[in-house]
Amino acid sequence: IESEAIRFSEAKSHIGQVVKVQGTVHKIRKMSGFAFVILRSARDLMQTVYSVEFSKFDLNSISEGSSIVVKGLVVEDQRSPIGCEIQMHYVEVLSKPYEEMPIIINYKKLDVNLDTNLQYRPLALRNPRERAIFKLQEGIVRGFRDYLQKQSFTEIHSPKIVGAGAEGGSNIFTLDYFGKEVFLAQSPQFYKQMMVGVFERVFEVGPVFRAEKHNTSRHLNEYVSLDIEMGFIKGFEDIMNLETDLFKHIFELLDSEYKNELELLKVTLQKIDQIPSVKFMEAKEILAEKFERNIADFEDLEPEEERLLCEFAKKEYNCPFIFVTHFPSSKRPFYAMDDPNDPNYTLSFDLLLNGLEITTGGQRIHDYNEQLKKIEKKSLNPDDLQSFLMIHKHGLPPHGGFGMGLERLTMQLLGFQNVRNTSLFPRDINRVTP
Ligand code: AMO
Repeated sequence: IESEAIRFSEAKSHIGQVVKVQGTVHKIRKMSGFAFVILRSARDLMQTVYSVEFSKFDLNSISEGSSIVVKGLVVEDQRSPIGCEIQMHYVEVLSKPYEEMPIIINYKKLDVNLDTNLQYRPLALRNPRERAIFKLQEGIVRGFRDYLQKQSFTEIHSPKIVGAGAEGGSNIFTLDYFGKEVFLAQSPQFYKQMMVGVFERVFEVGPVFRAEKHNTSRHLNEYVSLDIEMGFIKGFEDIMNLETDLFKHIFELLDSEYKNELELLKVTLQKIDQIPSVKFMEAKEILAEKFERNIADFEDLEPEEERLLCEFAKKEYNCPFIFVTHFPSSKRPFYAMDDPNDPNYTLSFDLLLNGLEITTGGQRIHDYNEQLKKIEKKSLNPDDLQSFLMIHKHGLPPHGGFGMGLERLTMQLLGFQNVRNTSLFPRDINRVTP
């Protein structure tokens, strides 16, 4: 077979011609004297037809999972999603499976529980609907990158083996580094702030690590963090506006270039214009008044409260998102800037989507003395943070940024109940393979 294989999506423009296509045998439906052989390629499925009348090979030479090249005639077929099918003349088998699949991947929707799905993850992901999740995740990251590059942000790659934790709390992994105790980065926080002094606007897409001690449906021990940091801001509202625009861009990209995947997952993205915003204490009042909630925690939002606030945003503003601003200083890390009008609260925000926090962000302290004071107030040792403080000591513009969990965002956009569904190979307390 001499010519190059064409893409499934190009087949329709070759009706009446003999072409070559390649792919993996996704499903074989045998009838008497003929068979439907569904081929799977990177993004589509295509129907090819075997018949004793025109096929010059033995159907038994191929099985589900075989990688094959087909040479055959393209014929119109209105019922096919791509408008045509191929009559198989010859087949070249490039590789064949040795064992039957432990799970059935050629149903429309995988019919296994999450544990089984994750146990056989490399196979489960071959299911078109399952892989669509990660094609859309690619789209999200592409949109994030595109948008920020157009806004003059520079992409950076910060280290994941670090000498100090950035986010506080006990959820940090320690590591033996040639006899010295070091850590796995909880976030690129220090490094993105350092790079503001260099590039003014930076972003990073990379793994971060959190030693979460409990199995929950929204925590992973390793996740992909989408981070930005920008200098010369007038206030943390600049960051919220940028994030709103960023989402408009991501949604447009998904709508225009990921239609099939959105359809497979039956997801429609709601157009957003503005995202409503409430202060932390106002949010608590809304919860008490509109939802008759007994407020127990005045330092943070409880998961049920995140859910109710999104219900509020949906009802009052018809928006799936809501910003909550001015979180208490007691719960925010030492780099967060306090509100000069009320230092018990910070110039920071969370963004909630469809009932769950997907982003934390805010303005950071840029003044050296102020940063020192806050470090001491938090009972931390400035000596441990010398390399971070270097940037404040030598001058830093007013700046701020945000961090967003990619798996959480994907989960909330696509309507999954568990963050493991939207992590390619999730790491939780019990799982480090595959
Ligand atoms: P924070 O710790 O709130 O902030 O994390 C930011 C976002 O990361 C996601 N996230 C997680 N996703 C999955 N599993 C986890 N265990 C997990 N923990 C957090 C959430 C969360 O909103 N440096 C700051 C960000 C900043 O201010 O720029 C930070 O890391 O979506």
